[in-house]
Amino acid sequence: MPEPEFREESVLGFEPGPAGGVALRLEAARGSVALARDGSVRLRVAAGSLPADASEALGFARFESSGAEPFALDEGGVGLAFSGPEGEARVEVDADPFALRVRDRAGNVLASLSHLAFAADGRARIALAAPVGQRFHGFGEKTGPLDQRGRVLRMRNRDHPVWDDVDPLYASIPFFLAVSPPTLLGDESIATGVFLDAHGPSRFDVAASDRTRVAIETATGGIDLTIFPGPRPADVLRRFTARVGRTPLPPRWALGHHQSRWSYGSEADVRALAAELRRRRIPTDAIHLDIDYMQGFRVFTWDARRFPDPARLLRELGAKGFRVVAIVDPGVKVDPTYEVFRDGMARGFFCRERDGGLPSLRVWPGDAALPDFNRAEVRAWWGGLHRALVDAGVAGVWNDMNEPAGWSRDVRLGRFLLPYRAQDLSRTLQAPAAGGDARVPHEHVRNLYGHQHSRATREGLETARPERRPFVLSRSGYAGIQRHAALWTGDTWSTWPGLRLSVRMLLQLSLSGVPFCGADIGGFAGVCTPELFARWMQIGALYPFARTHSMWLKPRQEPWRFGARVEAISRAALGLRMRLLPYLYGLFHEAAACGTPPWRPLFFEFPDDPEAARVDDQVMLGPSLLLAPVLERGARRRALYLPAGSWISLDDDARFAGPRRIEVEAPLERMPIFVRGGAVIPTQSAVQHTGEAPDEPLVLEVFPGGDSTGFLIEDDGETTAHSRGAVARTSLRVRDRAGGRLRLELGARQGAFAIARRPARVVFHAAGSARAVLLDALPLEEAAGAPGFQRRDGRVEVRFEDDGGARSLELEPAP
Ligand code: MIG
Repeated sequence: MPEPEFREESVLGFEPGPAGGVALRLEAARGSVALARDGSVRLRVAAGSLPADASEALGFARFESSGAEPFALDEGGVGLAFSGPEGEARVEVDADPFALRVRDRAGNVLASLSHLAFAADGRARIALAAPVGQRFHGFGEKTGPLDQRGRVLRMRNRDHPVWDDVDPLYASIPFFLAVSPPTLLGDESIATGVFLDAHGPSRFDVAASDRTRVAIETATGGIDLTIFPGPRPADVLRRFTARVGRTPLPPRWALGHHQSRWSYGSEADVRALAAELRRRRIPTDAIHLDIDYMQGFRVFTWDARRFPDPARLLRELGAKGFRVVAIVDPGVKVDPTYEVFRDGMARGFFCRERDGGLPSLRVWPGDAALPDFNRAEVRAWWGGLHRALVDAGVAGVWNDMNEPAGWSRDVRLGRFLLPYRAQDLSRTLQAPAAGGDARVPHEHVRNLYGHQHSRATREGLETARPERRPFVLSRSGYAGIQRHAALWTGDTWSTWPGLRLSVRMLLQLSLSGVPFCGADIGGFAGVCTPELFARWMQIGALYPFARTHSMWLKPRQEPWRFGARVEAISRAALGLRMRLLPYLYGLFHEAAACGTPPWRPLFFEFPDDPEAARVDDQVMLGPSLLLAPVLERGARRRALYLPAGSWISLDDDARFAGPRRIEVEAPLERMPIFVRGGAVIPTQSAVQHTGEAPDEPLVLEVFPGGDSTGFLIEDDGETTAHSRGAVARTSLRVRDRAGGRLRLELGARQGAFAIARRPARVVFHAAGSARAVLLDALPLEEAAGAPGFQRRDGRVEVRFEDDGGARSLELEPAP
């Protein structure tokens, strides 16, 4: 039963919608139901009248109605049905009480909505049926288990340190996957996406108070809910990200290791860091400048004493293969002598209180004004301010504090400032709604602030350097943030639970449309121990976004601060990332094209395996690599689950047959990684940064025990020419035939990105006692040169020259 102040709704009348679909006349509300060509179904309801659709102003793709005409159902309901190449669905809407069901072709109910109700204070509610056994994943930046059933989650962007159970956090992505296990709806599991497009606070009671339903509540704006059919998680994400946006291909350097600290606070400090990283051969592509590079925390300035000649510094760093990422917070120092503030005031670009004044907000620079990023002209202005940074050589921008965060009071200790009391901007601050001029309370659009901030940043970088792919990192965000920025999980702790939590949080973000995500390697706050750092670096080096960062006043957190052994472990872990770069880069191409994240929970790849569904401490990096990070202090063995198929241990080629639980050795030097049988992993030799030419640019590692089809995707790594076809695609097929004959087929290279002739090496892992190797059906000689093959440690390595032509390689086992 809804609480007394909520009134449940029923439909008084249906009318055909303006562009297909149905308009709903309810007792105290208006609504619409529409069905898109991809089979997604959108329900909008609001008290009084339906507001204009703000989602395009937010940068989302249009919801393309299929134009399906409503038909009458028994007992006064209406239906919609559509089937096309991109998707299909059937929708049934009951009038009294209101209910809505989405079905697939087989008639399975994918989503069942009911209990639509409004309260006089503007809140709205709706319930989604939660059949027994259904799991709920995603919800953006969330702590807790991978399956959020039984939890109550809030969406309201907030600056709060991260530990188990904290909610909400910096970013709000009101999207989740409802996954029915096999047997619930058929032989196969079915994943369905649910997206609540609510810019203000919302709340999800995930079958906690009532096990039979997910109760969804918004504070303002009614209900705008879209159901995305699957049936696989990847299908859901493809449809969801087609709507809210995908991560454009990042520049390749952004996939390298980033070294950060609050702060590398002077030119000398940064130079010493860069020299040490190279001297110790710790692969790194980027150095981050935290808030102390600025003059008195004024954004878009440099402290003239500590950074006297930024352009020269950045040139020097560039010559060593380092890019620089500079932090830019939204808060602009209130200082009439400061150009950015003066200009923003003159143009009326800052958020205002109801009475017209600036809100009282303290941030690092002292009193600060907040740009009103919901207005396109404010975003354009802000974006334009980045030109100076870009001209100085800054390669990427880091957006922090954009929940937005700040204080009502603070305490200053000399140069240092301690936040004393958080500022709650909810009461009086005003902002325009997305796409409109109507002023609404900040609270109604609060969750968009960081999203719009990063959007402005990206657009500014794009304008300043149209040929370059921007890199933006954001702390806050909303659904679709991935279009504008990578996301990191904010202020984590250097503890073992903090490390464990990072794995689950990044899996949830990955399932929420955010493929380019990471947590601070080593943890942000607290003191990291050598062992924890080693374990953190092993998995962190394979985070989609790999940045080491640490808090002001805590011990420095570069790999060599933890002793020679941990330094060597870090070097090896980051070296592995560099070796895997061709594979990783392909995964980011896939994310850009389809919304499929590089980091996947096991169930993503093995959706019908009930055991895989329970695993939340292992990660699939793409389709082929299973990572089993060591997350326990003192652990030197790792128990893990291998789903069905053949698995080969990456470092010693030991073979296992799944499904099976196993336990393997995990000395401090080793994080267990398994490769799926039949995979081919494109690698290169390790480099110090992604701009360095690898000794061996193309090494294809082939693993027996299955078949696969994939691609090697290459481009210039830096410019936007890839979007105009300057990409090289090589198809890769592995066939493991009866009797152990293993075959790798390289297709002829396609696409307009030219690659010079180059040496190539194919490594057949766990090759046993291969008798002969055929290259393009001709027997190869056992020789060190190219073409030729060699046996080494149970592997067979074939060298040949890659000229872009089709090739086949075949391994013949001994009889
Ligand atoms: O109030 O810029 O999460 O990564 O180092 C703290 C200083 C502000 C919070 C970020 C953290 C960053 C820090 N910032």
